[in-house]
Amino acid sequence: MRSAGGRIALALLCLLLLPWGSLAAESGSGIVYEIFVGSFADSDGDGVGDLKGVEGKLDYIASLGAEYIWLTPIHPSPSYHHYDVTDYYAVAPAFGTLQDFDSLAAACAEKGIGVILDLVVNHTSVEHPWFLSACDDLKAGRTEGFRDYYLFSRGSGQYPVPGTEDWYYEGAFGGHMPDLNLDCPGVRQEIADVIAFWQGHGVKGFRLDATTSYYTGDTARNTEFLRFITETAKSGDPDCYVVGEAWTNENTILELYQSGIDSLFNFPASAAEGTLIKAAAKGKGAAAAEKMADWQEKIRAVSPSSVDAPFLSNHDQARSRGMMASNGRQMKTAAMLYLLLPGHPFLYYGEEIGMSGSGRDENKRLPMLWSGADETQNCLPPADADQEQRLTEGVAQQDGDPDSLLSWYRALGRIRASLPGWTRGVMAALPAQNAALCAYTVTGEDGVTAVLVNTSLRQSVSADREALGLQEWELQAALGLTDEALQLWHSEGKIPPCACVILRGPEKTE
Ligand SMILES: [Ca+2]
Repeated sequence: MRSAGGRIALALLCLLLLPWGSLAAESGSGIVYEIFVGSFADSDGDGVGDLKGVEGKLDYIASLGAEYIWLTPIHPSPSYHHYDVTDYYAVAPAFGTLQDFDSLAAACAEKGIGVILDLVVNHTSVEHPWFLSACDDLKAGRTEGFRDYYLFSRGSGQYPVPGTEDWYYEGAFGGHMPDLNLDCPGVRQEIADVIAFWQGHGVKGFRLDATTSYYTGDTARNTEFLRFITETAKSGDPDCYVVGEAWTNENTILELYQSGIDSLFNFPASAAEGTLIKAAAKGKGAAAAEKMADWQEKIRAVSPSSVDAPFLSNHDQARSRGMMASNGRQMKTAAMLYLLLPGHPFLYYGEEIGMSGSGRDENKRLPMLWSGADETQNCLPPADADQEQRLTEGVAQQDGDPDSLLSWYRALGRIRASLPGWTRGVMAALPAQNAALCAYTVTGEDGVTAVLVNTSLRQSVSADREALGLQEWELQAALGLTDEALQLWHSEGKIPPCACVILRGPEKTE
């Protein structure tokens, strides 16, 4: 395979000194793959992604080393994004049936992939039968029934209740999404029932939507409610993974960690102004190691069982590609920076091939580009999208190319899956030797590992292994090094631009 000079592309890409084995679950990579269901994979030719479509792509998802998939809401809804639910116990007809879901969950389990559902309980759809009944109860002057499920007020309020003179309801995200009254015992019981129902159908985790809006502006009550959901989910399945969306500042997120929730998305590190992309775009690897390790220490201090959930961008944010000016090296660097962190890194579908999308939300959710040449393989875009996909090389085009972004992500997934105990490992930044060098250790159940990422786009960096205390450590994996570069690593501690090495610490002798 390899030429003497080490210039065959395949040899340049990835060196992994552990057996690869099965990529996904057994190894527990921690990587979560986010799927916007309607735009991912279409099994029946109607142009809308569906559950059977996802099932058909599990080998692809496993090839990225994912341990979980997070499905954006799959329930019936009047909206294309399904974040206003009309029935929490059903699957939207466009996405398939409950049977399709069971089939997907079983196929995932076989591959060691867990399914995470989006739990949207800040609000329902204005068309949800609970809301329709609540309005009827209100009009009939009944105090029992569903009236207490929502936040009605008389005389003034956000949105008028149709058919009444002076009743209003609250809806933080608009009139089509009436806020649930989360203090109502009936509502809490419904939420517990929904969680148990889906756990009964094989769901292994929940992503909680809009947690800062549960009680808008009241972090203490939001924390209490997160605790309720987390405890409810874990009483049904102690291994259930719960991650919350709190798109807010660090202090608020830290306070919410008091709930005992597994993870809250690391929004402050995401997107153009976040630590990760800034480090990739500006070669500030040392600062990123400090910042990410500091954050992990902070959340662990609040809640020892918590793990970070870093990501570059999600379905509500512009695609990370655009934040890095479509620069391939920056995108590969950003991937190294977050996919090798302890915790659960969240990978938004299509990021691994470099998809574009910004502006209105629909553009951030464009069809997965399975093929840039054969459009019949791809879903149709959301109706109101006003951007075309800028990426021309889809999965089919990148699949066999060892230099492609997809191959890079897969190599990172393999490395990640080869690091047992990584998800819950403890991160510590190594002393900065060079502004571009992101260097840290991760101490897990079975030892300590060091990660060295060169975030410079053009310059090699030299790691002083003696000063870092790494001289006895063995190379475990490397990415982005030619055979020649590998020799320079061994002789001089040199790491080329856009590359990383992973070292295994000596076994403890005590
Ligand atoms: Ca379909």
